[in-house]
Formats: sequence, C-alpha cells, structure tokens
Amino acid sequence: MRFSGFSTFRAFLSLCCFIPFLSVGQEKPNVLMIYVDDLGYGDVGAYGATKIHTPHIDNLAAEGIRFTNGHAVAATCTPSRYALMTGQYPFRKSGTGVLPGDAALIIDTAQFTLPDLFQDQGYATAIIGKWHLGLGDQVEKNWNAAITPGPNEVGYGRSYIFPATADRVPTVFMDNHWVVGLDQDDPITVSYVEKVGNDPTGAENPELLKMKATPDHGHNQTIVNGIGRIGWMTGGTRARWVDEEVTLTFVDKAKAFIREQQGNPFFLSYHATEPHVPRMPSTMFKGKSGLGYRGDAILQLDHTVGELVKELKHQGVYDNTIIIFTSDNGPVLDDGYEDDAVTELNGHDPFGGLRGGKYSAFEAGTRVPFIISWPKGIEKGKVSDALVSQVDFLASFAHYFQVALPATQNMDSQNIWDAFAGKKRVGRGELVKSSGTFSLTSGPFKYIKPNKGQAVAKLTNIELGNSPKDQLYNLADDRGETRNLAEDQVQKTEEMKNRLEEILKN
Ligand code: NG6
Ligand code: CA
Repeated sequence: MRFSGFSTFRAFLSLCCFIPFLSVGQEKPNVLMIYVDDLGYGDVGAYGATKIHTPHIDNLAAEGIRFTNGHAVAATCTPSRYALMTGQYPFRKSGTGVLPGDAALIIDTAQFTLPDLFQDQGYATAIIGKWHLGLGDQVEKNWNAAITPGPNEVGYGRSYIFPATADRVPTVFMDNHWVVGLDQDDPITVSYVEKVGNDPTGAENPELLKMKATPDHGHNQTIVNGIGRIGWMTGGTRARWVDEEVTLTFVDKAKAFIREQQGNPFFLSYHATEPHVPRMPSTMFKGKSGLGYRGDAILQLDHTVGELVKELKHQGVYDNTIIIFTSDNGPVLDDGYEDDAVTELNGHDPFGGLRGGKYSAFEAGTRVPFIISWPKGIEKGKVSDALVSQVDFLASFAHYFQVALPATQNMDSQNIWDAFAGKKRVGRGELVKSSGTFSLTSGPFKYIKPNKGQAVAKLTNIELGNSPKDQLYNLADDRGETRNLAEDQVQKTEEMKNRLEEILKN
C-alpha cells in the first residue's frame, strides 16, 4: 500500500462520513476490463457492422449498456492507457506519446491508479495482455533479470503481458517481472538505436518475410516469426512469441486467473492486441471473415470475449461481474504491413461513418465501442448517448466504493457512475482529447485547436484533423464533422478556445 496516510484518511471518511454504498452482505462485483487495440466505432455488429459478425461482443451490449458517445482520451495507445490507469489527461505528463518497446515505466509508482483502488478494496488484481506503459526505471535494462518497476508496482498483483505493441521488440511475454522462456545461454539484447546481433532484418532480408511491411512505415528491423518489427533484438530464441499463439496464451492465462479467485473479488484487465498490426491471427481464424487478416483478427477478438464470458459463467460469477469493453483508439487500415486490410475491406466501415481514424483529432480517432454489462446491477439492452470517457473509471469506481481520491493526482477523472450504471443519461460536461493537436468537446460542440501538422497522414491515409485554422463542429447534427462553423460562430469558437487553453495550462 503506497498511500498509508491517505488510506487512513480514507478509512476515516468511510467510517464517519458516508453511508456505505455497498450494503452489508452484498458481494463486491468483479470487474473485467476488456481493453482492445485499434478497434473502430464501426467494427462490431452492435455498432452497425454488417460485413463482420461479432456475436459475443454484441451480446455484451444486449446484456448491458452501449454508449454511443464513449471515448478514449487520445488517438493512440500509450496516452489513452496512461489516462485509464491514472485518471489524468496524458498531456499533464511529458513522455506519454507512443513508447518504444524498451521505454522505462512512465507511471510514477507513487501515483494512485485504477488497480490500486481495487487492491485497496481487497480485490485480486491482474493485467493480462498488452502493456505499452514502459518497464523498469531506465531504457537500458537487462532483459535477462527481473525488471522492475512495471505493472506489479502500479497496482497489479499479477501481470502477464507483452511490453509494448505486437509490432515492437522485444517480442516476448513477461510473467510478473521476468521474461517467459529465458535461457541464460541465449541472452536477450534490445535496442531502438542500432542493430544488435546478427538476426536478419526486414530491410536486409525481405525474402524471409511471411508478411511484407508497407514501404516507409518502419516495420523493417528484426524479423521475428517471419514478420519485420520496429526495433532490434537478438537472443531469446525460445522466448520469442509466435503471433498466431499470442491470444491463445493470453486467454489461457486470463481464464486461469478467473478460476483461481474462488469467490474473492477480482479486477482483471484483459488488454487484447487485436486488431493492431501485425494482424496474424490463429490458423482457425485465417481467411474466416473474408475481409483479410484485420477482419479475421476481429473475429478472434470476438471469440476471446466469448471464452472469457464462458469462464465467468462456468465459475458462477458472471451475474456479478461488471464487464467493460472498449478500445484504446480508433481504427486504421494500413498501419504498416501488406495484410490486405485496404484491398479486402469489402464494403466494411470500421470508422462507423465518423471522420478521421487512429492518430486523428476527428471523432473516429477516439470515439470507440464502449459497452458495460453487469447482469446483477445494470438493466439490459440500454443505449446511452451520455458523454463518457475512459479517464472517468477511476473516480466513478471510487464513488462506487465511497472512497475519496487524492485531489491533486486524479484531477481529470470525473465521477459519472450514474451514467456508467445506466441510471442517468448525463455524463461529463466537457472532454479534452489528444492527438497531434487537442480538441475540446462540450455539449454538442467540438473545437479543434489549430495545428501545423499534415492534414492527411501519408502513410495511413487518415485525415488527422490538423488545420492552421480553428475548427468548430456541432456533433449533434454533424457527427461526421463536415461543416466547420468557426467562422460563423465566432463567439462560441472563442469561448471554447479559451476554455481549452485554460484546461491545458492547469
Ligand atoms: C506507429 C507505428 C504503427 C503503430 C503505432 C502504435 C510506424 C510508421 N507506425 O508509430 O505501426 O505501431 O505507432 O500504435 O512506425 S498504438 O496503437 O500502440 O498507439
Ligand atoms: Ca492502439
């Protein structure tokens, strides 16, 4: 426990000042956070997809609430995950952009986090899947020894992760502090500065690739499992994963964790890698969707959801488990490999009619599938258009447990428990989101701060929302952000611009 003084204060508050929310004898609900990678608003049936079938994800929506205005706070992975963990907007801390695979941990171990909250409530906590928030206290680290601090030092009692993204070295799993399958006679070295060892690289040995990298994207360094990665590694031959088995491994670990709890409440963060690149699903899903490997990866993700739900049911804990399903940022088709995501799209719209995509300040960058189910506590089949975001889980669960948060640390997380639980259709009043620039959403209006960056990303062909001019959209009647109202509504634009600057400064 890293906040003993604070916890005493918290205990005092809960004893003296609050009527406990949980009545005596009521079992604490488990929480399963299914946090996925690069899934678009339009990628699942519950959000309108017809070319791809996602019955298990759709079933979560049918059993709970589907949010139509739910957001990651950034259009890429690391900053969104930073906010999910800390309840803080990522711009409050430098170095929260997309991290290389050898980055140091970016969450201060003194920071109060979402898993800390559950741990303090007596929950068993675990993260299984993608991490991408850095490991150790410096870039230079020995991958052949225990690496700390990491997820276990910021609230997770158990972790089984991969360090960064599936396209970055080291392509290994970490079981708590250790790389899985270490062999001291074949030590692992990792670098993002220069080539290490003699392993073939995508740039030098393209004939060894089973899936080519799109030119200029940078996935042409060390080849692992026939796929060129970002970064160089050598050694750890037996520790390297096979992409087709990554999800099988995570699902197995997640099921085991659920099984082991035996009635103890748990908070499990299952951080899926789908449909992030490289899309290399298990054999049973290859070719199944008819939409190329991106579609197949989504089918694999849906299958995972089904497997996790099945395990919860098998253990008799499904009814009292809150399942949250959401994505760290929006969709991208060509993110660096020739996987036919563009050519085999077959009329599927991952963007769900929204503008932009991953990396973008437009809505498709951050408005993502956002579903919460809890058979015992939430009415079935609801749809809510309340403005909700992932940064709010911390304050909302703190409210649920009737504990106060350290005001200075979690200043951006808001208690919107009633929106999450489907009791009110009102969520946040305003929300700041980060991409290459910043936007402020307030009521129906969205303002995007001028930025000199590219309007369209050359590599991914995504409109980034960058413009040298102010942009103001009314999402209530223009969710596709097609009409810039900044010149017509000068006063509103000025008001939102000033408010955004005020938040960014604090
Ligand atoms: C980008 C990578 C992309 C992906 C992304 C991170 C290039 C050109 N592109 O820099 O392939 O790895 O970073 O994705 O290197 S995220 O979902 O983890 O933020
Ligand atoms: Ca992502």
